[in-house]
Amino acid sequence: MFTRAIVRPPGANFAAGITNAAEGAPDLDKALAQHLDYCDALRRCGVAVHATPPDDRFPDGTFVEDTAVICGNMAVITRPGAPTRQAEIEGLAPLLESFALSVHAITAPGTLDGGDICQVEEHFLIGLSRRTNVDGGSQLASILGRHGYSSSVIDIRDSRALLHLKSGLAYAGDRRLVAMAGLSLPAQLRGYEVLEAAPDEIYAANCVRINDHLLIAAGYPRLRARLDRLGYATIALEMSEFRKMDGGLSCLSLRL
Ligand code: CIR
Repeated sequence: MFTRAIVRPPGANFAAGITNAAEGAPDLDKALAQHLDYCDALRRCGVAVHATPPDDRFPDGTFVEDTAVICGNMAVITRPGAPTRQAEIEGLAPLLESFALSVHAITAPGTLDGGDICQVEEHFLIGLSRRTNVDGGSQLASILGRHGYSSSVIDIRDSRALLHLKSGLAYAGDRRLVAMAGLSLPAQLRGYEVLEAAPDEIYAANCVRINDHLLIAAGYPRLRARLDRLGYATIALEMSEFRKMDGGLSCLSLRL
């Protein structure tokens, strides 16, 4: 069960963040409204929302998921792969410690973005990407290993479609993954059902299971209908302004 979520609303210079989306500039008012809806949905899932204030130094700071990997009572503060994002971790250690988490950190030359890390029960998938390098991935694997979790690596460095591993993959719970077609999953996940998102619905593969609900981006009706039919209590959220900045649903929160 998750009981809390950490979020950070988009700041005034949100549009100055990194993006390859070519979908136009985001509208800050709309982004703020979508973020408020996202926080409401988190509360509906039963979690208390802790909002940290935006910081103008970090236009991508709203994508908090990239700054930590949290699991049980342990947190690993990342070293984000984009140089402009590396200082976003400032102030995170005392915050996570205030939630009684034991805090570890990825150190140079390792880089790692939380968006590349997908927890599937006791096993972690670690995406090697343009943001997460081999050193960062092995540091995380060894921290996780010391805490009794196994892990395997998925190399998406050649993928043009994916910024992060979770841009095209999620664990929906109930031994079921949602994934873009063609993503090769490790042998450890044999026996798990994989729901493939159609090429025009890959964005919605980045859904988030929180307690009894599944958050999914609005506007992807086929994937949502399939999940509904399987019995998931889906909540669809408009994500248009975050999508323009290459951000998905999962990256807007850290769940603990
Ligand atoms: C970036 O390029 O870092 C941000 N504009 C988007 C980060 C999205 N994070 C995520 O999917 N985990």
